[in-house]
Amino acid sequence: MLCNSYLYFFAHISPSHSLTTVLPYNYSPPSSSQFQCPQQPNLHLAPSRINDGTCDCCDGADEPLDTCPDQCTEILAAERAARAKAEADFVTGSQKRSEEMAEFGKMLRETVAEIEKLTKSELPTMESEVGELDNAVRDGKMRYMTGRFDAVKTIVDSVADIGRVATMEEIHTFIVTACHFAGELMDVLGHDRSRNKSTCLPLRLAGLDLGFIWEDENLDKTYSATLRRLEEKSSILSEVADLMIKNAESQDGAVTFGKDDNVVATSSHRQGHRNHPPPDYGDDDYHYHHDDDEYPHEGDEDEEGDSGDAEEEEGTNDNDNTADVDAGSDSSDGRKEAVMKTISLTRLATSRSLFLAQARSLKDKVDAIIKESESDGDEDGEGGDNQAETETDTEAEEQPPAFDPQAVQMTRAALDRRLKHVEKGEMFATSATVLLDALEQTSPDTLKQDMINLAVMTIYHSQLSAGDVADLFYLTMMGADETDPSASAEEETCSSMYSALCPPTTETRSGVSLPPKTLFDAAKARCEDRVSAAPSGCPGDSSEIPNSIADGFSGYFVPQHYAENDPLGDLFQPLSTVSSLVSQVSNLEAAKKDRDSELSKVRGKITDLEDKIGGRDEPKYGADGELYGIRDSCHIVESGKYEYEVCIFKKATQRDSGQKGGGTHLGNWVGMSRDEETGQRVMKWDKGTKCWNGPNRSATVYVTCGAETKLLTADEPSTCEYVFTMESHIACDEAFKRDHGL
Ligand code: MAN
Repeated sequence: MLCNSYLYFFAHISPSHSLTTVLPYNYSPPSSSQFQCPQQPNLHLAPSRINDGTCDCCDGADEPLDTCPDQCTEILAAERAARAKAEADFVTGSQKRSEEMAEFGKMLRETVAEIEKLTKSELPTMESEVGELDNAVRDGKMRYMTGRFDAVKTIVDSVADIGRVATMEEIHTFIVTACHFAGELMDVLGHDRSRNKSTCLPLRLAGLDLGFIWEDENLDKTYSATLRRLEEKSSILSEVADLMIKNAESQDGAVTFGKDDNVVATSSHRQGHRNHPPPDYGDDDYHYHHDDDEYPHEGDEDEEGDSGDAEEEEGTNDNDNTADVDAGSDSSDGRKEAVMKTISLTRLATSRSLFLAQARSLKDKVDAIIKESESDGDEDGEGGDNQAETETDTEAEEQPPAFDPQAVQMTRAALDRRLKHVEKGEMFATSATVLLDALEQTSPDTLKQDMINLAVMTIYHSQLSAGDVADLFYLTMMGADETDPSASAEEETCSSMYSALCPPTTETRSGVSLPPKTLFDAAKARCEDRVSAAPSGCPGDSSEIPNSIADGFSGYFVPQHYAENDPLGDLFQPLSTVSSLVSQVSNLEAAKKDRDSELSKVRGKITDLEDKIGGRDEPKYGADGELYGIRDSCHIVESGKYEYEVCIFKKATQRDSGQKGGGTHLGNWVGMSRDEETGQRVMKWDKGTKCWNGPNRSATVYVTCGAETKLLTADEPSTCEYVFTMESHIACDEAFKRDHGL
């Protein structure tokens, strides 16, 4: 009868509310027909076992009252001990949990506030500052470019009269000759030895000033180039501005422009430069290598490209003068010939050709002497042939050695240097011809004006002294009809070109007097210096070897760099005024760079702070941040022959007991979730080492409340699937308390 009251327990008990023992994680509730012993949550009895005379429940609840003795004390001792532990653990664990969560909460609030401050105020301010600086840099560049274009226009306008009366042919020759001079000067200065061996830099730079970019210049194969014209508003303009500013900023800032363009666009800015002292040309050592200039120097980035090209073109170079290398080379050879012919006919080239012939012949003589003296030395050294010695002695007596061997070597070196200058000049002139052809092929209406502009700006970039520019002017614009260059080439008078140019003449063409006064004065001064300095007679005629090669040897005077107060400075004055813009832009760029780096520091700081709170989107530390306290901690348990280690946010490992480090990878941290049914915390690791004939290893940790965090058990219920139990204070929450009736 009494036992009937217990029948009400049939399946009506809500285990979570009535159980007084700690529920194991594998607790399973009774089915609807089963009877559950009140004090033994996992003991579920079939109806047949009720009132069957056997005491199944420890308190005898399955039998009529007073039928069974209460044996729960003994039977449930372990369970009660577990409960006592659970109670104690909960007190300690929940305290720890609360403290950690409070700490996390504080950290979270502070960090979020910091992030907010950075993202809502500091970051936008900095971003807008960077944006403003960016615009200012862009504006500065555009102002600079516009300023340059205006300055160039002013300069060019100031010589418009000459441009008007000059013929296209004269302007063409003027530019080619200017490049010739410029090439020689660059070689004199010791610049541009390794890069841009042949391109006429001043002309290219003049092109940039005017919005022209030459591409694909190829003097080895095709003797051709193509020209690109820039529109003022195009984005390329800012590229050109960058280039020019970069070059203006750095003394050796040689940079290339465009993929196929082999210009090393330096030396774009002469402004301000005229205030610097010019290189000092000593009489004996004109070969001054000064670094205070804007021309490119040896080395750096272009080298690679150059050598690459050289390799590529090796075959062609070898065959330059002989065989056709490819199908297209017939016309290339034709072009080459035409270009070379144009070059050789310039009056400058004619004048230089005399020097070249004399210098080469003298060099041969010097070489022969050096060889002879070497072989004499050899014979002396051997000392075996008396006859020879006697002969030599006799010779020496008859003709005492007229040559100081050291002086001879120096003479040879000086000749070599000068020959190289002229060769470089010829290369530049060749390049100029090719570049101008490309311009002429575009045949725009403005061709003549373009050529005039280029001529003026090539002078600017060539860095030639007014005296050399005067020579250039006289050689190309004055009295060209009077001299037949081919005739004079054959004359071989060995007199310098100044015998033809001096004294300087003037001429009036359509009301315009030529040359402009500045150049006339420069020419006069030069004539005074040079017409008498030029030696008379051909040095090659004499058997004497000069002890030194003076400037003016065979009529060749080395071109000179402009001097501090160069008379042409006034002409180019407008470009000086835009030079201040360069430093403005540089300062703005530097400020922007600084601000940019500060900005990225702040961005980095924000990322760090977000990491600290466990990421912006996913709550890495769990909803309440309960993993924060045990972040990156590792826990070890031994089971059988293995030791297992699980690391929060990292990986799980299986290794042989006693093994130090290494082991089998059981998986990487996935996360912690709550079991939907039991509410228990479940940590997961997956994608471990593949199991032979099975899945990739994985690990699961079931967490229950404990005073401290530790692994309790390890199991492998299914091959390569590892299951662990863990106690941790992180699970000592209100749900645990409620579920366990604490
Ligand atoms: C190793 C261990 C075991 C696993 C087998 C599967 O011996 O990782 O836990 O069951 O490999 O081959």
